[in-house]
Formats: sequence, C-alpha cells, structure tokens
Amino acid sequence: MSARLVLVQGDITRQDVDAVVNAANSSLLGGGGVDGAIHRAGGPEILAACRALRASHYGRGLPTGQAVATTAGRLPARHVIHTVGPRWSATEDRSDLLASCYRESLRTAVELGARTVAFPAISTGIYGWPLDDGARIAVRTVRAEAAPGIEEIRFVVFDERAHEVFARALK
Ligand code: AR6
Repeated sequence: MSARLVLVQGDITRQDVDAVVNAANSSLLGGGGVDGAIHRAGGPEILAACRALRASHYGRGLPTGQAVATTAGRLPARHVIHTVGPRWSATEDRSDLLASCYRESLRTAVELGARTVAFPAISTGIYGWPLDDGARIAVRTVRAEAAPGIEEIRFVVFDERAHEVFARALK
C-alpha cells in the first residue's frame, strides 16, 4: 500500500473525493446511518441506480462482504461504492466478511480509476460491531492491499471517540 491514510472527523457525505463508500444493506434500497445520509444528500439518482442493479445483476441483493458502484448523484464525490458489512455476532467470527468489505470496495475503487476514497467505519453503527475491533480490521485490511492508483484513503468518523479509536489503530 502506497496510499496515504488520512483520518477525518466529519460527515462522509461532505467529502470531496473520487469515491465514497456506503455502509449499505443487501437490499441496496437505503436505510439509516451513513446509508440514509448518502441517499438524502446525493438525491434520487443514487436510488434509481441501486434499483437498476436490483433489476439486473443483484436480483437477490448484494451479498455481505461484496461491493458495487453507482453514481454519486449530487454528492461532491463521483462514485458511491456500496458495500454490505456483517452484523456483529458474539458467537460467530465474521471478521473476514468485514475485511472483505474494505478489500472489495478498494478493488472497485481501483477499477473506477479513483485516486481518493473515503470510508466510514463499516458495521460499527446499526450493525453493532465494536469500534476498536472494527477500526483495527479497517486499517489492517487497507494496509495489506496494493490498490494501484489510489493516492489517499480517508477514514471519515462521526464523533470524537471514533476519532480517538481510529487514531490509535493507525499508529
Ligand atoms: N458520516 C460519517 N460517519 C457516519 C455518518 C456520517 N454521515 N453517519 C453515521 N456514521 P452505520 P452499519 C458512523 O449505522 O453499522 C443502515 O441502515 C456511525 O457512527 O451507518 O454498517 C444500512 O442500510 C458508525 O460508526 O452502518 C444498514 O442496514 C459508522 O458510521 C445498516 O445501517 C457506521 O454506522 C448498516 O449498519
């Protein structure tokens, strides 16, 4: 990995990057958290593109751990990369699926020719993943990828606690 890793506290929908990653769900039809914010700020074009994906390649939805791109509508970004994180489970280790979200999203960003990509802390909100473990997996996984052409990977976290946790994971 030769990209610089950057940590920002703020709103992912405001990031001026080539691609923004959405913490979506399998339906691709919207939800709360980051997903709700992206659809609200990006406008109906994103939902229309998601519906088209459901009508073609992803009739049964986007499987957990995979990623797919659409337009970014009115967002400052050019692309939204939707990925589906696993729900946290206390009895089953789903870390590989969470790592896969970061890996597949980066792979998609490379395919799109993106140079800058913004990630939220996937699965650490509504899906209940412990923040410190989610941050460790995020940092470890993107560091292990070659991601040719990507110059900046920006982790965008909402609050101060998440900022502290990610700062520690990046050390
Ligand atoms: N910008 C940056 N980070 C944010 C923002 C924002 N605008 N909003 C929330 N976060 P979540 P998940 C943080 O719940 O856990 C949706 O309904 C938040 O504090 O967005 O993967 C989907 O449709 C947390 O740390 O995603 C799925 O059904 C992190 O982003 C489900 O939620 C991720 O929280 C996915 O849940």
